[in-house]
Amino acid sequence: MAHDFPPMKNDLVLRTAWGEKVERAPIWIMRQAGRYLPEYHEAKGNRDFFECCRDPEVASTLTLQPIDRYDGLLDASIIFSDILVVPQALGMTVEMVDKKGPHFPEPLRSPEEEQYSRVLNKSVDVAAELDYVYKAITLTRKKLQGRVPLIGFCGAPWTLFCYMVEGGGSKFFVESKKWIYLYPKETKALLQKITEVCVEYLALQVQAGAQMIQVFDSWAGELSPSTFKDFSEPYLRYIAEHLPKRLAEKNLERVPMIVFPKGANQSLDRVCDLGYNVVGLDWLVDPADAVKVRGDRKIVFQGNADPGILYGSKESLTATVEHMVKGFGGGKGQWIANLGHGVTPFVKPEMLKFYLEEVQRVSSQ
Ligand code: 1CP
Repeated sequence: MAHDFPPMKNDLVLRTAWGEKVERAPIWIMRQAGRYLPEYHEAKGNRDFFECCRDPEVASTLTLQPIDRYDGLLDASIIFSDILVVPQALGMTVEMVDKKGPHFPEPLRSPEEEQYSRVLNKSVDVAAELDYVYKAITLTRKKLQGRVPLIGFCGAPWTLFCYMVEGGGSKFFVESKKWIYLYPKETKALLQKITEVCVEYLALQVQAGAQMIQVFDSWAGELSPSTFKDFSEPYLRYIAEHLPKRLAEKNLERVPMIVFPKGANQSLDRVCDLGYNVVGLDWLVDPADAVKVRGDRKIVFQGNADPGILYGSKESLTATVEHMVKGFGGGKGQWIANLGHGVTPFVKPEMLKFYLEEVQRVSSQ
């Protein structure tokens, strides 16, 4: 099922991700669609969050909002969805509670529970369960008219596992830690199950029209270097190895792959060898230090200004951009600009615009 999409007018982010020399740094922003935009609240109305994700028309409208608002300033779009659609496909109930975030009424609390075996042994029809995401991707590709590439994504197995056992966001990760230290074998079996669903899910997103994919390991920083090695890395590596294989089986071309292991800077050297084209960095690592760790490997970095600069002055924002561009070696390749994490609520859309303009200006010099 090959689609006939409009030709690309801007492929800067794809060329950069493949390691080509470019004219300036491409830029996109994690969570560029969402709560800080007044038009998001307007379009969402009082619909439930997951209802928006499941309606391809609404999801594509929300995806396009930042592209329209910042016309010519963003070099990529990211499909409006959430990482928690994968636990839903695995048979778990996930609700989005207004102003609180995700909530699982029945989290996985021990391997003895019936639910554990049910999730582990579920034969997941990834095409059918997440059909609405592929439909949203195909529709968005058409609506984008080739203006910028469309990124597909999933949560990293470790991060999804945390949500599935904690039942939502967490401060101390009590349940996740209980699992890895009390039931390491059962934890790994579940991580492998999640991983296999993620590979198929990403392949189907590419088949539907996603031109690049990102794996969000938002809770990587909760692990020590050695537990990151045991409970996150193998599964991230499995995705990087098996997605291209799965695409080849489907006669689809490879797409660049981004991994964002937030907070795992102590493992950066190893992350550069996981098989991804692009490594996302948070703001706790200095660009020049990351470049040193990378050495002569072909990896492209993505990031990484503190999202908090958007609450500050224009002068401090410009200084941060200048420091970042210099640290990443200028804007002529091996760097995709972003923030070090998603844009936060209450940011003034005008400040984000200034960030995009400054990155474009400074990185083209
Ligand atoms: O209206 C609302 O209040 C919903 C807010 C919202 C939005 C706009 C949530 C709830 N998810 C999203 C969209 C979303 N989530 C996108 C697509 C939009 C875009 O990037 O422009 C993406 C890529 C995500 C991914 C996501 N969801 C991550 C990984 C990225 C990250 O920020 O670390 C995570 C951890 C989630 C879980 C999640 N979903 C929503 C919230 C509030 C959270 C985090 C809750 C927590 O702190 O645990």
